[in-house]
Amino acid sequence: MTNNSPYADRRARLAAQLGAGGIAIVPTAPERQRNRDSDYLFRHDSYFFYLTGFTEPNAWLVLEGNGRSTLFCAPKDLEREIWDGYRLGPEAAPHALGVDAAWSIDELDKQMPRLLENREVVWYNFATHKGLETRVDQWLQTVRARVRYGAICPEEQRDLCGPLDEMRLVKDAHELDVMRKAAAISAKAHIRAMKLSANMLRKGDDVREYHLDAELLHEFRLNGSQYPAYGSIVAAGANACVLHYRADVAPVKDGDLVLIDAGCELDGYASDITRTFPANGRFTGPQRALYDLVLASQDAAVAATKAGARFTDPHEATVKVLAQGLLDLKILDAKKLGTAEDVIEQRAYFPFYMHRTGHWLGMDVHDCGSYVEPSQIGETSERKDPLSGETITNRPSRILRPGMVLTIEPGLYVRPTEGVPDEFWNLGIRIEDDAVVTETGCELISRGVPVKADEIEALMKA
Ligand SMILES: [Mn+2]
Repeated sequence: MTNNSPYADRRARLAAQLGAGGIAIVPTAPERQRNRDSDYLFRHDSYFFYLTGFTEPNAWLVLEGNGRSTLFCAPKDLEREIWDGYRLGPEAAPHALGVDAAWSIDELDKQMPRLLENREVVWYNFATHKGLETRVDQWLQTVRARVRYGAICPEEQRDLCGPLDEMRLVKDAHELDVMRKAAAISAKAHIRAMKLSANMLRKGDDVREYHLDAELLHEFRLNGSQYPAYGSIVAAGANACVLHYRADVAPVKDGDLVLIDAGCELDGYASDITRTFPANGRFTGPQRALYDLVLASQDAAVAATKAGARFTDPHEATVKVLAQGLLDLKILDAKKLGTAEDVIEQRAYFPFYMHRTGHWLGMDVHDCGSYVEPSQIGETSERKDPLSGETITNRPSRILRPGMVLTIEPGLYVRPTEGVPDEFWNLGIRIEDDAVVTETGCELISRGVPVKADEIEALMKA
């Protein structure tokens, strides 16, 4: 890897924000025990990976305000490598990763106080790594013990998440490239699961949610994805009304809708797609009516997603369409509630649509980044929530910029409710796509799997 790598570029951009006397400490994730001597599959820390591209456990990055970078990593150990696999090692790390220096992880406690000596500000991620503050304190104590020999101990500790989250919020070209690939793989996996569902039902097989989950995993791995980016939701029938349902053992029945919310992680980047489809390949009338309403609300949200708009604009566009549609379908009673504006004012849609229309997407499926516009953080307003009666302080929502990536995922979830036509009972529908904000609109990178009801029916035909 050369110094022109995206990682070197990010380190340089971060170093410029640390100040001349600043130094940043970034550990990767710890290994975690699952049971007895089995560990959970290791997954690097997103911040650490963002700055190094390095996926081994037991590693730390130290970055100085002048741009100098030091890596601590597991030392070469042929005997351990026979058991646990290849290690890069500190000798090869500078060339491979473009860092200026590298040490064995065994040197961490000895070298870190030397690195921290005579600095003004220590930066590290607050509240992300258990025990990190204590480690930093211990190193600073060592520095403090040397004050009487003329050493200066840093007086200030600052949260590195501040500058790093802002950087991660706007994706660079390398990140967008990987995210497009991840979304394309996930789209293919959704198509595969849809087809299997209809094919198995046509054969009269006993279809279970885990059969569809297996199709997702197969397609992810077949295309080089390391693992799902989050626990896949495969929810048949009424299970779709449970927002955080997982892929379980419930039967997928002829006449059911199936909601799949699943995306692969590829080379450190998440994708996040939801599709809702008829298990047998054909929507019923009420299913189709509700589906088309959610899709229309998504269309409105997509149209509202562009540079210069607020993060909340797609949500507001969604709610407008859903409120009118719920009245039209008589799921909400116009005689009691009035117009769509009244429904929105009273938040009467909330029992059927209780989540936001999107979130940032990146290395983490619910990616980092403030949802408040930093340039307007002091401009607060207050409103009273019509449902809880609580007073809520609003801050101006984030202004979207090109390169930000967010999901657009409206839904409707109709539990059995008196006064609601029972043809809609137990239907749960969500449609979720991944959008890259552009100057004039947004690029939907997850449309390798169709969303239009007719197109879904067409692909599920024998
Ligand atoms: Mn999502």
